[in-house]
Amino acid sequence: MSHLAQSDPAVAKQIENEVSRQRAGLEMIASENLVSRSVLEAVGSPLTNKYSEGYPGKRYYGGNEFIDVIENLARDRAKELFGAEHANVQPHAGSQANMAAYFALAEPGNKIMAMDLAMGGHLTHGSPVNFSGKLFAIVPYGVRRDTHLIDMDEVRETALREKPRVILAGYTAYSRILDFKAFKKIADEVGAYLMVDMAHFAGLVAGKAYPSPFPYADVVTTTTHKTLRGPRGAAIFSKIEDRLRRDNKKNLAQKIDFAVFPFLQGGPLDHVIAGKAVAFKEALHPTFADYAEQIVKNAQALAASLMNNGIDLVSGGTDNHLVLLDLTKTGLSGKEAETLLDSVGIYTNKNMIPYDPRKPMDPSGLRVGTAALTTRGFDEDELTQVGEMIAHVLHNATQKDVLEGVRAKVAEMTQSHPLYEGWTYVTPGGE
Ligand code: DSN
Repeated sequence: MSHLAQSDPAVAKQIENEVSRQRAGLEMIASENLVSRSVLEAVGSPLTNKYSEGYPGKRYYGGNEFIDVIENLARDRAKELFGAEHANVQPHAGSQANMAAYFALAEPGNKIMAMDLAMGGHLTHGSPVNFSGKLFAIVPYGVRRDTHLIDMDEVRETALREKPRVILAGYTAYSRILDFKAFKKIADEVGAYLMVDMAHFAGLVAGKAYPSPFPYADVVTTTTHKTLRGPRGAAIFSKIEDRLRRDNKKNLAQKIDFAVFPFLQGGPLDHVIAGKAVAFKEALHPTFADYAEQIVKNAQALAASLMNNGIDLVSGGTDNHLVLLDLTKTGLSGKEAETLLDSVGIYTNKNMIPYDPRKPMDPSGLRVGTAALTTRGFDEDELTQVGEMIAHVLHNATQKDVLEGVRAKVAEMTQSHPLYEGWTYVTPGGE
């Protein structure tokens, strides 16, 4: 029996329940993934005991000789993976990474131009309920009503009119390619920094299945746990030189590091940084490119299957790992669809669609992604079947036999793609 099962069976039992849920369900939340056993070991290690405020070679605590090696491994691997000049692997989460990047590039009250949350952006891209919307003057952009695509002419006109300090490209619910070159041209024209939040598509960039923002962006932020398949956390990348030379005392890399520590965070999570180092090594392996390519192929198979089965998609398809369903014609709300799919073991999340007439807690859309299923080894044929299953559920919401049939099919599919085999905290029959 594990230490935890003996000392705290109440927590151990719920961890085991959660592992069972992950094993038995189709994980299709576009921002989630399933990490390797090696990443789990690093994150569950005694590195959690250490204080390491500062950076390798410049710490405020003793005893950091091994932690320094690990953080340097994480930084070097991250730079190699993306061809970046500078990497900071300490941000605890995507929100902190974005906040630190904003404060490295701008002053409170400065204009930041970013994609509206309701159009596919993120809370930290300027939502009025988030620090970003409270501390900075947000200039939002969205997508066209007819194509659901970002209109770069409109982005340019808005930028010329508003002269933002920072232009941010990035999304949580946009299924198409971003034109980083065009964003950079506009940033140059108006004297703005270009920041890219690649949290959703970082793994696709790493695997060369999506264009890289690195040739163009001054700063790139990411979480490490989505398509990149690392532990829950984040990183910031930047050029070393400050292209706009707004402050001659520090270069851009120094400004990013200062904004993370001491400005925003205290002690880094060394166990998580070790997990990031492990994940970056995994992503550097040539097979990761096959993984990234398969994520996109799977998303495209899923999109085609949903459309063939009468489900409307925002923008009519996908170029990345996610698909955004417009449920209007099904008569279900996003919340109803999420709950219904939960009941058959398909995990998704309700999401706003562009120009949504409904509210965020019960919007008209549903977001699904293929990163986690691809990790489990699902292929295009299986994602075609999953699309049929989702459509079947959405079209037959009240038919118990349909739901039962899909639940059985989910069980069959997940059993043929085992997850974390042998993992247990609680002995069989133990409570
Ligand atoms: N909450 C994440 C997502 O689901 O897209 C973004 O941080």
